[in-house]
Parts: sequence; structure tokens; C-alpha cells
Amino acid sequence: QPIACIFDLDGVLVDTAVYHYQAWKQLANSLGFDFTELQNEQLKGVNRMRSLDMILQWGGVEKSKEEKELLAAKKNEWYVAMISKMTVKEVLPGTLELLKALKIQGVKMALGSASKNSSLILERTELAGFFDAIVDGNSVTSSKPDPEVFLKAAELLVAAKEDCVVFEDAAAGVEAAIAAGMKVVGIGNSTHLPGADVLIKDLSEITVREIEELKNP
Ligand code: B16
Ligand code: MG
Repeated sequence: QPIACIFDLDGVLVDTAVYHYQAWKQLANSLGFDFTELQNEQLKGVNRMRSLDMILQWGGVEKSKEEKELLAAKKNEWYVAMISKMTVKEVLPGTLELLKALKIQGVKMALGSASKNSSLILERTELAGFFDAIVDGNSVTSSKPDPEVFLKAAELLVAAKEDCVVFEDAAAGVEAAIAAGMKVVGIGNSTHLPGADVLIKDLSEITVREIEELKNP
């Protein structure tokens, strides 16, 4: 069976993590507290409402359900204003080369992201055309580390989980991929991603051949 590849978006294909961080920080500051870059690491791959819950807890702030909806909407408004100006230059190193090489080999590809803003980001960065299926925060109910997002992606690609390789930058995402029974390539800062089958700095450090060998060593 041929391999299928499932890519996380933020932190793997594009560097939107900085914008998430800025917008959440602005929200926390408006509530009178701050959080660290290390705490921010824990937000990666985690969906919007769950991220807000974690941040409010760090600040020792309690809010009603209605207030939380408003706060999340405010953060998203700031975030969308930032990503609306993104360009193809913000695609991370090696991404275009790898996606093109996979496409030429006929490898099926899906997006597996927690973001509800994935279509805007893919459009702004001109990456949309590479994907045979898109699963994002609008199509799943359970947040990573739940495997739902990757299992749905495999289903849409008509690929068996054993044939799927997931690319993830977040601990919650690596956990989700393992729970889905898939191979996982960890991207970025090694120390944060226990359980990944291989760790690379960015997509320039892996070839189609090496991805295939993960499945059939
Ligand atoms: P949104 P990924 C995740 O995307 C981000 O890593 C995470 O920080 C963010 O909270 C989440 O998307 C939701 O994003 O507010 O745009 O719906 O890494 O799974 O592609
Ligand atoms: Mg990510």
C-alpha cells in the first residue's frame, strides 16, 4: 500500500504560532495578567476554547460561558487581522519542495489541523491546491490529543491508518497521531515531542524516500 501524508498546519507548514501567541497575550494582558512562552508551548495544537480555559486558569480568572465566547471571539478577531496579511513568504522552509515532491510521486495528502481558520491561511499562503482532503477545527468535535482529526483525514484519503504519516509540531498533536496508530514526524524543538518516530527542525530535513521508509523500515 502507498503511504498517505497528513500535515498539521500551524508550526508545520506555516509559522502562525507567533500570531496565536501575540493575540492570546494581548487578551491576557487586557484581563490584567501575562503568561510565559513556555506556557504558550502547551497551547500548540489545542483548540480555541480549550486554549482560553487554560489561559484563564493561569491568570486565576473565572468567566461565565457567555463571557468566554466573547473573549474567544475577540482573540480571533485580532488573530484573523494578523493572518489576513500573510503571504507565501511565511511558508516554512522546505515545505513547498516537499509538498511538490510528494505530489509528483502521487502521494495522497491531507491537512489535519485544529484551526477554524485553516482555509484563510491556506488561501493566503497558496498551499490549498496540494491537499486532497482538509480536516480542521470546523469538522471535528474533539481537540487533539484526541485522534479524531487524523482518523477523519485518513478516512477521506481512503487510507489505512498503518499507511499514514503525520507531521506535527505540538505535543498534543504527536499524542493524537500515536493514538490514531500512525507514524509521526515531529517538527521543531525536539525536547517537547516525546514519542515521535523521527524529529526534524523543519520539512527541508526529510525526503519522500525517508518518509516511505518510516512505514517500511
Ligand atoms: P483557531 P494546528 C492549532 O492549529 C494551533 O496550533 C493552536 O494554537 C490553535 O489554538 C488552534 O489551532 C485553533 O486555532 O483559533 O484558528 O481555530 O497546529 O492544529 O494546525
Ligand atoms: Mg501545530
